[in-house]
Amino acid sequence: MKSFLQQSVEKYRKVTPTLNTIENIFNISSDLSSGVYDHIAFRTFKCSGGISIVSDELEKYGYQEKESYMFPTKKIRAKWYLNPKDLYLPRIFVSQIEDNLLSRLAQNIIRSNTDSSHSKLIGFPGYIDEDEEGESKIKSWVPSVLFDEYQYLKQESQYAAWTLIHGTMINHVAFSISNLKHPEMSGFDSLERVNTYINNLGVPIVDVDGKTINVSRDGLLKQSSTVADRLCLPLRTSKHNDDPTLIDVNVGGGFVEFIDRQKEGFDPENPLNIFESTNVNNKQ
Ligand code: OOG
Ligand code: NI
Repeated sequence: MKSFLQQSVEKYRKVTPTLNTIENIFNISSDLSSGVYDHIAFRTFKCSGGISIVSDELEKYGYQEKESYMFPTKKIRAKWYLNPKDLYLPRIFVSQIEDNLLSRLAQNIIRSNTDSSHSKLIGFPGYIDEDEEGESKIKSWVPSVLFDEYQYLKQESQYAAWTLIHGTMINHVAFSISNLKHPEMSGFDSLERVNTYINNLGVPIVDVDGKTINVSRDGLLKQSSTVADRLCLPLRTSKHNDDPTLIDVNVGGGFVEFIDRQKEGFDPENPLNIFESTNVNNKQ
């Protein structure tokens, strides 16, 4: 039987075509204990169970909680986990949005669209096909969230809007640059080189005001992320089942992170731009 983590990665893969591109570029195996996975990050809603939905599963596999963080400007709390039984397994970073701190309207939108299925590890319930232009199109699934509700929530918290569409799910995996293999050379000595290399192969990196690398204050953590894949998703305009009008919207899928790690743990300042990677307004 496939493990919980592998199943979760397969769900994330469906909304992240960039993962396959990166795996091909660096010849990365999908074996999670190969040492190349630095961490895997999940997003959740506090009101539907939050971090514990994921941590309950992780603990069954021997993962242990290490530290917790608060990101006050984003109203997000996070914890990370390590598996002392197998240190080649990725760290797991699990966050939750403190939805009770959002506006009343945002809370109503979240609560009215998160039924009991949202508190399970649903991943993305649709499946994806490519249309003629090569754009990913989600077929056979229309979420309950209305077009107007999604638009509203996105401008208040794009983390919340992402989680409402995807459910409790992996939002990115992070590869450790020290274990990436260059096809011609022995490896990469810096995150800059990794970014230039994949950018030249056509993979866009998130760029905030000209900055593509987030460096922690002590300089020991450097992180970059690819622009999230975009998915075209039909959303309803009315809760009434007799009104079939749908509007196609672009929603963010998953992304891939690269990390140069010289210390354990995460940084409460560093990932603020990473949280924005799923913003569909990012340049592609
Ligand atoms: C998580 C961002 C934080 C890191 O490596 O610091 C993170 C998210 O975007 O959900 O992954
Ligand atoms: Ni990360």
